[in-house]
Formats: sequence, structure tokens, C-alpha cells
Amino acid sequence: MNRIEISTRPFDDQQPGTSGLRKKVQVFQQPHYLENFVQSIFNALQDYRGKVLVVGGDGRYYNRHAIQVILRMAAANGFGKALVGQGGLLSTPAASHVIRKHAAFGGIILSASHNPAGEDGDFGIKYNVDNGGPAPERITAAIHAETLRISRYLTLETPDIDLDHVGGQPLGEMQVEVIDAVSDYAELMQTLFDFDRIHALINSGLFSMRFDAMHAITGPYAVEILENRLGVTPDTLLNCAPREDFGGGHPDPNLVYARDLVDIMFTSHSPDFGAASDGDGDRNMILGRNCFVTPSDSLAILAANAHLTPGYRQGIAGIARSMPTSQAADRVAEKLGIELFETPTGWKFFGNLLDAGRVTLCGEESFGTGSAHVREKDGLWAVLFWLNLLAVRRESVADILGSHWQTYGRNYYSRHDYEAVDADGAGQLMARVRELGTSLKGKRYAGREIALSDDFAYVDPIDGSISEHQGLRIIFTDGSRIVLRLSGTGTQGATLRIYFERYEAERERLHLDAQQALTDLIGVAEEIAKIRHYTGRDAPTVIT
Ligand code: VG1
Ligand code: CO
Repeated sequence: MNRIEISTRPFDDQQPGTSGLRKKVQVFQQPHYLENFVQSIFNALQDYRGKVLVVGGDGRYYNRHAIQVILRMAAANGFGKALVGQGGLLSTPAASHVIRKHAAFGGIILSASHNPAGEDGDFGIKYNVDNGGPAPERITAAIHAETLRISRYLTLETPDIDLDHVGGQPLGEMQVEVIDAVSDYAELMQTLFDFDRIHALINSGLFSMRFDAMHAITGPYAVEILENRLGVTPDTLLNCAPREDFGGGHPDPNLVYARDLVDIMFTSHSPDFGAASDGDGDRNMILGRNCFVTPSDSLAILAANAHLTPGYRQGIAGIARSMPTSQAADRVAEKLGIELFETPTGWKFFGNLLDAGRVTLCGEESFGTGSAHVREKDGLWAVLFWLNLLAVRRESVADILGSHWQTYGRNYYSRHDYEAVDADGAGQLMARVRELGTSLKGKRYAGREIALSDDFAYVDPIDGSISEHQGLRIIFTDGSRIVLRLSGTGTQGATLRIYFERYEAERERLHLDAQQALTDLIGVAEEIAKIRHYTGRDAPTVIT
């Protein structure tokens, strides 16, 4: 069982993005590529000798191979123990829970989330720290610096570990423990939500639902929780067998990529409730019969109704949302008299606020909601939260949404994505709008005046760290906004995201089509940013 040292040379493209390092599988398959990044993670850390590392992934192609590589390297680098999800599988929120529950030093999560999988698809890897959350920028920057100066990595010459049976096995001087993380996670959910009441709703004969795991990681979790513990019939659960290529699909739970579920939910005889999650189980989409709840509205509704669930009966400390997420939650925070924080995109920015007890609920417009129960967004948690609300209120999703707007007004919201466009063009577009900057202030477009135009910078209220260039904001005096960002999770060219928001308080105007309600702002964005010109596209790839 020899520890060996392999010499290597740096790769210049290993800078982590919004959520770890994501690349095409072929890039990861280059000799030493994965090993370099893993060793760079270890090199950036201190005092982990003898400690516990959690390892698992979303089950996509290359997951099993990568786990064997990581385990050998963790043993060779001196970790005392590795906790691995059975079959090498851990949803992102379950991994976060395992790190916290076992007081691990940290964890390596293998996921490219909703990006397509398979031999020609994407792969990803990220490091989470001991609070269970994604490494903060200080650590991802240190990892990147290590990738640029790496000259050797450590590994063992050993056969593969058995990942499929729960139990312990030695690997060099490290102990590997294969764990059943599904039941751990299910038990955590049971502490937060009223399973008896949800069970009663589901078995009342008055309620029907569908859940779509999109052939990705949440399948086994959904079977354990929704079927075994809450009693849904098997035909309620769609695509719950995880596949290495996610069935050739694009497990991004939105109106475009979760088409099968959307088709089921938008008829006059549709089920009462529909939900889906993404590749690694941290995102969620919530649907009612003929009704779509935007993630921003979902966050606001969960916050306003949190006291109806056992886990949040005592109230919530505060809410955090990413900057491009709509301001619907701000109105709830104001009414509840609690703090509201606006952070940059990416879950890593919520960690400090959650650790400090300043916020309980967090959300992103990109179908991510979560709470202080873990340090990642959590897809099934959001589904169970909604089921708990439906079980208590006994109203339809559409009625809950409608009455929320009646109380708070509606923040019309949409995101337009231009995927895989030419990176130079997208960069020029951003540079142009950035240069216009403060000169836009006071200018009028479509009857609105611009109050502020800037490049969002965030000062973390807990540790004072500063994160700049987090998205271009154009804010009007009436609170309407246009936000432009380049994605930090894509693997091809650039993906431009443009976010639109406008507030409506008029009771007669709460049920417009979102695209129509935002037409003016969509036109203004074209006028200012010349999107067609710089992207060469007539229309967005995805509208959510
Ligand atoms: C996207 C989303 C962001 C999310 C990130 C990771 O990032 O916009 O809100 O946190 O994905 O989610 P970007 O940089 O592409 O806009 V996940 O579920 O892909 O891990
Ligand atoms: Co995800």
C-alpha cells in the first residue's frame, strides 16, 4: 500500500466559478487534470491530518471514477476518515447535512448541477467547508492559486474501494465509511415539517401531485420521503431512477427543461401540485394546476407562511436573497420586521449570515431556496415546505399565490438567458454597459427615470470581505430593475443572463402575463445593451 508522489504541471484553467470547477468531461479526463485540482484543494487547506472528509456526487458519468481518485488522494494526504454516500451518491443538500452532522472537516462534492451529463456532457467538483456550505471566496481563491503552482500530487497504489455496500473499509491509513445518507436526510426533513399532516393531505383522496426527479440524484430521496414516509403512490414519482447521463436530458427544473412535468400540470384536470428538482438536488420548481410559482415568489411565500411549519414555528430571524432575485421577499421581511440581505449570486455568500444567525431563509431566482438546516439550497426541502403549507391551508397553489399578491402586491419578474454565445461579444456587451455606468443616471426610458446604474459590489456584513463585479444593475426611480450578468457555471462560450423586475400594486393588474408586464423593460434592455448586436441572437435561449 505505497504512497506515491506523481509529478505534474499546472493547468491554467482551473479557476472555480459560481459553484466550483465545471468543465466538459473530456477536460476532466486529461491526465492529471482532476488530480491537480484535488491536490490544490488539499494544499489550500490546513490542519486536516486525521480529520474527516465527506465525498459524494450527483451520480453523473465520471462520478464513480472521480470518487476512487479522491479517496486515494485523501488517504495519501493524511485524512483520517472519509464518509462516502452509498454508490458514490450524495445530493448537494444531503452532503451539506452529512458534513454538519458528523462535524467533518469538509467535503468534496462532484456535481455540475443541471448541466447535461454523459461522456460528452459536463463534470464538476467543489469543496465545502466545515459549516457544510460552499467554500467562501477566500478559499476558492487560495485553491486557484495552488492550481497555478502545483508540481506534484500524492496518491496510493490500491485497488478500488467497494462503494455499494454500507460499512467501513481501510484505505491505507484512512478509514472509508460508506453511509446511507438518504435516511439521515429524511430524518432531518422530519424534524422540520409536519409529516403526519402532509400524510393526511396526500391520503385524503382530495389531493394529487407529481414529482419529477429528472433522472438525477433526488430520485432515491423522493422515493424514501414521498413514497415510503408520506404515502404517495409510485405513479406520482417521475424519472426517479438516477442515470449517469440523466436520461439524455437537461435536469434544470424550469418551464423549458422540465417540459414533461409542465405539460402534465397545465391542463384543466392536472394534479394539484407539481415539483421537480435538478441534477444535484439543490434546486426546485413549484407548480400548481395551471400555475407556476416563480422562485422569487416562492421564497416570499415560504417566509410569510413559515410559522405554519413545526421547524419555523418560532419565526424566522431574517431573509437573504441574491441580488438578481426579485424584491418580493423584501416586502415580507418589512412586514415581519426582520432583516433582509442582498448578496451576490451563489450560495457561498449566504454561509456567514446563516452561521451568525442573522437569517433563516435564503433564496435565489434560479430555482434555489433553502434555510439554516443546511448550508446549501435544498430542492426537496422546498417541496416539503410547500406540501406542509398546502396541508395546513388546504387552498390551491394558485389561491395561495393570488392571496400573497393581494397582500403584498406582485413583483413581475423574468430572466432571459442567452446560452453559449460568443464570449468576446458577451464581454463587449458587459463592458459597454459598465462604461455607460453612472452616465445613465437621470436618463429616461419608456417613461421611467434611471435612479442608479452600477456594478454590484458586496461587503459581507459578518467578516467585511468585499466581492466586486457581481452584476450590472440599472435601477429606475419606481424600483423597476434590469440586471445583467455573465454566468459562472457554463462550460461553453458565455451565457448572458438578463433579469427584469417591476412592482405592481394595482389589484386589477396582478394577473398579467409576466412577459407582457415586462415588455417595456425588455425593450429598454435592448436599447441600452444592444443585445441582438453583441450576441448575434434574435431571442433568448431560455426564458424563465
Ligand atoms: C447559476 C445560478 C445561481 C446558482 C448557481 C449554482 O449560476 O444563476 O443562482 O447559485 O448556478 O447553482 P450562474 O453563475 O450560472 O448564473 V447549481 O444548482 O447549478 O449548483
Ligand atoms: Co444544482
